[in-house]
Amino acid sequence: GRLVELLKRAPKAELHLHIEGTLEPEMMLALARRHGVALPYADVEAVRAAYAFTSLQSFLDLYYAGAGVLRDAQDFHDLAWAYFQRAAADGVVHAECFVDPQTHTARGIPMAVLFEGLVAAQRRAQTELGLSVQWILCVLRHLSEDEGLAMLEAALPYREHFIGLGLDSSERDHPPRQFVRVFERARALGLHVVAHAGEEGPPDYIWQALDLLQVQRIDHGVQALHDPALMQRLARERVPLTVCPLSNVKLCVYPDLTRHPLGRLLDAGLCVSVHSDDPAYFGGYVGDNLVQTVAALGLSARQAWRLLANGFEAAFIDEPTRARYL
Ligand code: ES4
Ligand code: ZN
Repeated sequence: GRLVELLKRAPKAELHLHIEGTLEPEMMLALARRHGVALPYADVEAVRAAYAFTSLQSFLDLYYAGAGVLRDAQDFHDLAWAYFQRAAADGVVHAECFVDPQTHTARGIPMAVLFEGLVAAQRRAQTELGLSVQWILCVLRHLSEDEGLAMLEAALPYREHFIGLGLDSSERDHPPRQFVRVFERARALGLHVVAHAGEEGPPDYIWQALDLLQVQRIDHGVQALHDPALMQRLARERVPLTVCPLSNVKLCVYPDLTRHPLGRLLDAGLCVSVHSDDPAYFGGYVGDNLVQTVAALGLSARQAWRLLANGFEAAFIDEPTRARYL
């Protein structure tokens, strides 16, 4: 209906998007062929058939294997540029994108190659699409804090090309408190700081991200619902939660969208917004996430508008720019 058409066209801020998670099966196969990389899939259908996840870890295993086809600066450019074109068509006007440098440097891809490709695509997005893009480097939490610190130091020659530090990968048994020093270093460098917390992990990991890492936003954060004191704090401080409903369903956090707590988080006064996480793997970009979730939960036009406005409230942009969108 009318609301769906409005939502599709509405200007959006994408704040929770892993660039490696925009690798569509077609490009995965094309890059594998280009570089002579062996993949266990014969065709696009076989790749898609493998996307039947049972948990975050079952997804990450495939996701890191898929990223193995990314080899040179052209690949990183092509990946990001394809995403930016999709995003612009989806109404995205501002994107804060995650990249996982350790996934690539561990395979012998130099940091310079990564930035060369990603920054070229970022420049094109601004000039050809009017899309503003900012990069947030994520520390892989299944690796050690020292490895995270080494990643941040190796990225410092490219400091002007990223705005923040994040924390992602396997949440279970990798609590935020293990990464205090790398987040301290990031804050001292003037970087914005965010962390995945409360996706599958307990509310205590959200407390740790806030109190020990001193993050400015929580990625996912849906498990906060099980902790009333935490809900009150998030509401009072308007700590943004970047929520990804299709991701949560694909990774079996909820059985289907009608069971997603987005409406309850919104009703509790939290600054929640809707994003896409790894859209090539989870079956939808930000517009799909919004439209399908609003429909499944029967959210009102006013609530839908709130979700969009919260995205711009949560974005790392200057106040005049924010005022233009709000
Ligand atoms: C991720 Cl869905 C999700 N959770 C944690 N880390 C990630 N990296 C890429 N997608
Ligand atoms: Zn994520």
